[in-house]
Amino acid sequence: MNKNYSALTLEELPKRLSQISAITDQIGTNFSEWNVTEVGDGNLNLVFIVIGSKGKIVIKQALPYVRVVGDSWPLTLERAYFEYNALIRQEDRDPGIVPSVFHFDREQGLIAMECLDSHKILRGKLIAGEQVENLGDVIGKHCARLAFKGSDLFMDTKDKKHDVSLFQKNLELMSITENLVFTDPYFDAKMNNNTKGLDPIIKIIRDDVTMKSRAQLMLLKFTSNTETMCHGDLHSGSIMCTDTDTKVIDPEFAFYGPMGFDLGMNIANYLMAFFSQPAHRQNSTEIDSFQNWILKVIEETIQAFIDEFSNLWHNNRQGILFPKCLFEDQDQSSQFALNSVIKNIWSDAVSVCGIEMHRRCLSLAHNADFEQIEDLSFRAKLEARNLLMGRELILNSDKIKDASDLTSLAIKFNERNIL
Ligand code: SR1
Ligand code: MG
Repeated sequence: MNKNYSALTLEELPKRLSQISAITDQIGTNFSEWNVTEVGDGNLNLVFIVIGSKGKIVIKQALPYVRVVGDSWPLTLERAYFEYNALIRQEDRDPGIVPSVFHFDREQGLIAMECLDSHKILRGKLIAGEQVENLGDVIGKHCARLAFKGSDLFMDTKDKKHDVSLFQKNLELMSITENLVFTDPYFDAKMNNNTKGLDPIIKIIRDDVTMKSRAQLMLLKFTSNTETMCHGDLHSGSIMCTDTDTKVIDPEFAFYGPMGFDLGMNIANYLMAFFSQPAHRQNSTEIDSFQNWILKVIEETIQAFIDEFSNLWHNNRQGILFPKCLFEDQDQSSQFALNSVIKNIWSDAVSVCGIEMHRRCLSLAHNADFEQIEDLSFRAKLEARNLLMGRELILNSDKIKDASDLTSLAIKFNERNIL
């Protein structure tokens, strides 16, 4: 760790940041009157909201360890550097989707950014049963823009290779994903925990050698297929919304990997919101109505992804991959190539989706959708549906052909009485 690094405290923050004009330009210079609160509820970092006479700002600072575990698990401050680099690329590739960045300090692992104070974390809204207009459209398009514009379909290949080598150094955070997401759910790993009563389901999953092999084949792609820059952690805690506006935050896990990774992780978190609804709504009418809305969001996300990716393919394909000189310039259609690329992305997304559905119930860092269910036997029943659907997705990632196949499967598992 850098010897000049020091974690901010509520008391010290105003004085320490008062000389940074990029910050005082936003909130004013009267730092003795700044109102500071710490609002970080994620697994890793400090997050402060600072309110001054002119406005508000968010200060996010990396801690030299994993916050949710403590200083027994040291973690590089450099994650803020990768987050900053990801944020500026996301802004370029999908303008307006991320909070504006005002200031970055690599030594302090600190990013000062736009305060989205009228936005709430999407996970909380899904638990509360609050709908978000255009959610599927915004996130589907975002995943497509990120996938396409960070790939050799669009980027100058020298720039792309330079970027790949930069983000390959985000190795400590990639290592967290490699272990916690892809591997720990499938054996008795030290940091795992699970809801009481799930043992028979966990046995089915851990006994399934074919499924575990397929999950590891997806890990092989995670480590080797540097197709595009992924957000790397696009769960519903990394999305902030009002009832009509959607933003994406927290790309510190950014890496160059498979184009379907973000889409798959995003859908998995919607499916977990879907399966957990019976514990959060009052009656079956409310449950059905909100579950149907979630399935609609999933279908809209996938459709928006395909439409936007296809649009970019036809109008902005300028990289070394599938060049126009091989297709359109010879009066030939590139539709077969496009369909094949989308098919691969989709199959990877389905596989990642199943794996994410497993890790959030079996490994470290569960999601609140299930964790907030106090009745443990009810929680186990709902998690069991989620876990067994995840297994089906991993086993059949190349057979589930479209969004409607996926949502039909969700309806089927939601009706099963498993435990
Ligand atoms: C130790 S970090 C655990 C999880 O929190 C982050 O949000 C990522 O999802 C990571 O896997
Ligand atoms: Mg995060």
